[in-house]
Amino acid sequence: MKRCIGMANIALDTRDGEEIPVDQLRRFYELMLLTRTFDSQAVNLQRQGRIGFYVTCEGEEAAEVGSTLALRPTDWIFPDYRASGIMISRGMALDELLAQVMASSDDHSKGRSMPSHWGSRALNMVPPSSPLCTQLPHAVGVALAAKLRGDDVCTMAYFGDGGTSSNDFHSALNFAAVFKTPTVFFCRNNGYAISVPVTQQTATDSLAIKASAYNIEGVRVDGNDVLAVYAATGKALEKARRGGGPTLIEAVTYRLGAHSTSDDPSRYRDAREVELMRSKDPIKRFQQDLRERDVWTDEDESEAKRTMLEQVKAAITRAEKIPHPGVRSLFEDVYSEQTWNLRSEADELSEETGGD
Ligand SMILES: Cc1ncc(C[n+]2csc(CCOP(=O)(O)OP(=O)(O)O)c2C)c(N)n1
Ligand SMILES: [Mg+2]
Repeated sequence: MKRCIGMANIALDTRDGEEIPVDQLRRFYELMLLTRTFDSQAVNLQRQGRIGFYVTCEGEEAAEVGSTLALRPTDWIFPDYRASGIMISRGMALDELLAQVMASSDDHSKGRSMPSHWGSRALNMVPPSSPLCTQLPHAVGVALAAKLRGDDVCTMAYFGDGGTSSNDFHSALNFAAVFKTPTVFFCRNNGYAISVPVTQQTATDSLAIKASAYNIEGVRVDGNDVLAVYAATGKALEKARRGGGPTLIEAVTYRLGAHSTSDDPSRYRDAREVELMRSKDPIKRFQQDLRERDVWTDEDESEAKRTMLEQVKAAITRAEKIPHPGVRSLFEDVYSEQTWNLRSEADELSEETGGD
């Protein structure tokens, strides 16, 4: 099936006629719903002053869940900061997500990263830096290393429409194309880079078309259709595994929420536009799809919403009991053996703050 949406009448890759088992269909939906539940609770925490900052992926759940589920556990993910759907689909526990945004001592990076910059060594996910698209050359480098070692590993880098204007986007695509690395560049075109609409970001009709400058395949997919995203990402990964090199995927979606909890989109975006896009909400749309296939009912919906909210709230209660790392941890993990001056600074700080 071909559909047209977005900036221009460009055909979209949609469903492939691939048969997906009912359990898997429900899993897609439940992960999208859990992501939405977690995101809304995290925004509440920020509004109540219980965390400092948060980035939701509201409206982009289909793009994140569909693409992540197409990966194998042995592949590597290089996410950006709008990534709760990626983390949850990959199997990161809610407690881990919360430890990161609360900067608690359970956080993998001991509270040193900006909130919403998740990663996990156990799940092959490298935490991002805030400068846009710096993770793309890393994804290409890891893919090249895997190729040279003969490992059956693909890498997937996530970024937004605004990121396609960065130097690193172009360097990474060029390098990946020249060395034919097994990399999928997954761009969520959510319409905005903070306040800049995509029509002012680029003079091209699509973002996928930028792939042609590097002689790689560019695919535009309906990013609000979880099954279409799953199929398009699966195809790109299969090609990469066969030695066919990288693909740029542009998932056309919409950022329903604010850029981050520090942003007020009513300053630059018409509420009517958001209302219109809410009618294309990927969760509502997939729910309708599942109901038509007779694999989701009203009872399923209310039960799932109730248990997910309970699950998230219980994780928040646990997470808020975990202390922050002690101040001495500021001086750890730079040198294998602490230098004399760092030791003395750590002692001085401990004295001033009354110890850890
Ligand atoms: C190199 C660089 N330039 C500017 C910024 C400031 N900045 C942070 S997020 C953002 C917008 C990114 O938009 P997009 O790539 O579309 O991703 P989205 O937030 O929509 O998911 C900008 C410009 C930055 N972090 N890094
Ligand atoms: Mg964007």
